[in-house]
Amino acid sequence: MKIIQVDEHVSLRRDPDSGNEETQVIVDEIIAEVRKNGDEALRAYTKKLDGAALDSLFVNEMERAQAYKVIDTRIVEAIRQAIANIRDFHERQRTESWMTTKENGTILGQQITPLDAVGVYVPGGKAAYPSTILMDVIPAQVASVDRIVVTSPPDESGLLHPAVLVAASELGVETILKVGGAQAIASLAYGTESVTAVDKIVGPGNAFVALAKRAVFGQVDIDMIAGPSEIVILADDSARPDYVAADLLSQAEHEERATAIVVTPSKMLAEKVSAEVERQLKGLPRASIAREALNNFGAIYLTADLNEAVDVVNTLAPEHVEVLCNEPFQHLGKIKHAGAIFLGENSAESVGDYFAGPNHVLPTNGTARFSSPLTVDDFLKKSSIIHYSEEALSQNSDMIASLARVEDFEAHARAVEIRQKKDVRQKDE
Ligand code: HSO
Ligand code: ZN
Repeated sequence: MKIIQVDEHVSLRRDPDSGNEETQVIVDEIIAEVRKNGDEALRAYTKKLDGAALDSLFVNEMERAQAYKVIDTRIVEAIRQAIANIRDFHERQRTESWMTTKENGTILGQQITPLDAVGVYVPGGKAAYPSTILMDVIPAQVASVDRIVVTSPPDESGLLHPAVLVAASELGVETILKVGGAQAIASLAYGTESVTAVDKIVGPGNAFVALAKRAVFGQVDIDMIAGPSEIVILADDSARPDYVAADLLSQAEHEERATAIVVTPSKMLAEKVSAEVERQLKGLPRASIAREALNNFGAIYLTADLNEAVDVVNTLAPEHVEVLCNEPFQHLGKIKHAGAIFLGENSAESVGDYFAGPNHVLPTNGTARFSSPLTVDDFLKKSSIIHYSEEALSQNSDMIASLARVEDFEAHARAVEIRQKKDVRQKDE
């Protein structure tokens, strides 16, 4: 891996729009076609793009039962434990509606309501991640979303990945649609004869899915447009080079565009990590993907000291930070921008990717500067509550009317004043 003396130009930001023009044209066409021809368009695209001729667009009980036959019971056990951990963590994010009252009879508050219906996109093929269904569905369930639809592209025989089916079944998801790509996003946003439209679409996907989500935003809400996965490891010379290398590779194996970076003041550690990465790469099934990622977006940044290393982490604002330093908690308060912070040598990113409980849907591409992991809040919305008593209104009507008249809204002013003249008006009648 490249060992680079750090400078102020470090950045993880990449232009998410570059090279997407042609894909956008295709995506727009698919969305228009699904809006026009509904189920017929879904079937035609699934035949053309996934090679599957579907009878029903939805997974049936037999397919679910079949999936359990091919998935090892130990994997089912692990899925159950992961569900319990993730549910437990997200339960703590619950927030309550509230109201406040004043002596003059004013009542103000905030009412929290779950979204009625959510669609969860699950990539198919090589990128079929049952862990992602857990991370997307559980916060929606904790928020009490009434209707959750999972959708994923089928293989050529019209079946979904069995691990995806088991994960969805363990979560109690009733509706699983066998459609992928932009056509799935269009059907969830606008509805078809057999797909009822949802209010929000979450979940990762390829460029077609990402552009389709962006195109339907406004018609429905979306979670985010996720970029390639990133890890930044903050390490001092107490860190074990073999752990650092293993964690870099766990990120690099995701895809050729993944980012894996070490930031350290220790030249000795940098050199050992670089050699260790080469050694571990040799035994990896996805070595060629990981190697390409490390060549393109991997680096070991050398800093003057640990404080400068923390500054670099904040400038990068990565999706994941691992703190592999002596006394890792001492650095926690200084890390301002990161999707998830893993502290100490036993907290490999994989622990969080699959199991610990916090969500693995995290801000990428430097967006941790202003956004957060997926939470229960993403499936809730708030309504304001306002009640004024007669006393409260008469105390404040002059001020309200004067504010209205500053904006030249005479009717607004009168809507308040008419209530002050109530007795007069009743007498006139
Ligand atoms: N590292 C990914 C999550 C994931 N890893 C899913 C394995 N499966 C983004 O946080
Ligand atoms: Zn991962």
